[in-house]
Amino acid sequence: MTAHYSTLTQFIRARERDHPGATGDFTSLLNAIGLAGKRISRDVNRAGIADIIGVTGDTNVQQEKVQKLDIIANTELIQALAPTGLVCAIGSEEEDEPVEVEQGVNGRYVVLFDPLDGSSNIDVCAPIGTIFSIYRRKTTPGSGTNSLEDMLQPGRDLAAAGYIIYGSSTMLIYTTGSGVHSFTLDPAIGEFILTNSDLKCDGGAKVYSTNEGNSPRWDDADIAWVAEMKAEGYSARYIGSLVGDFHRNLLRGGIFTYPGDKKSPNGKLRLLYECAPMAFIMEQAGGKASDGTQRILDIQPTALHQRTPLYIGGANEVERIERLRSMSFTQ
Ligand code: AHM
Ligand code: MG
Repeated sequence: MTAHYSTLTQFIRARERDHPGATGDFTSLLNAIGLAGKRISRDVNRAGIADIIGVTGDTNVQQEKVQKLDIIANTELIQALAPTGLVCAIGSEEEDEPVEVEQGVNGRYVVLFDPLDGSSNIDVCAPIGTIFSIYRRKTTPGSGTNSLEDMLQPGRDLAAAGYIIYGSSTMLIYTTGSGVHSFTLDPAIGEFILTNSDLKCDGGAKVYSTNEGNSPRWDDADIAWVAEMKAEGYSARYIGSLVGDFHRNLLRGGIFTYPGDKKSPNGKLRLLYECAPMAFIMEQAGGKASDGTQRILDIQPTALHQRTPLYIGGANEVERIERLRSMSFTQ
């Protein structure tokens, strides 16, 4: 029997054929992201040899040290997307302001990304990743570029979201709202090959992933939640790389949290660049994502770099923290 395989392009094209009137623009857009992902994967893999590990000496809008590879990944994505003419707005975690996209005045899509999440792990060879979101334009094509009306959309309006993980292999995971699909990069032929066409977060592993070092500043509800997890025999697994921690939990089961605390009431992670796209994927895989009170996908963003607490993973675990937070703990 001949084994069937599908490249990313073949897979997206086949699905686009199921939508009468599809223009192929969406396929081109995902292909552009896939191409940038291959180039970033190459850069990440040869970083030590090419002397691109380390910090540039600059800080980004979040006042964090910028890694050289953050800049390289940011540039790869912009160079892949901006000239397509398909994108009317681009936002990046590494850019204070929206990226200039003159060619996209008639573009019908908005793309937001965290070019290299978890980049503090670059020089220790831990998994890191690119997170991306695609929204449909709300303003009239031709009316300009980078309108905040187009960029500040709630996650429930996502047209697609995904991530590319650079780990022991490079994988691209995405959803358009009908299942989560994963592809593994075959470096010999430079193609992403379909490895799972309907991922579900039902691995059943009893795992929690959180930076417990922050617990002296946590609310009582978060402290109580972790105590319950331990009492029930949960294991702790925390890389400190959202894409890496999320990917493991997606495949095996578990929950990732980055709560707000007394120093940072909204936590660390960014709604538009990290939380909403991961929430869309997790819900599509059968899990949940919450800020502790409400669904991440229902939060209406008010600023590009806005942060939010995040609880994401198996539905039971997320519901448990929501229940604890709604009780009379000190908030
Ligand atoms: P980054 O976007 O600057 O890489 O920061 C986000 C990362 C996430 O990948 C990870 O979940 C988190 O920061 C870890 O933070 P901490 O070191 O505070 O545990
Ligand atoms: Mg990040």
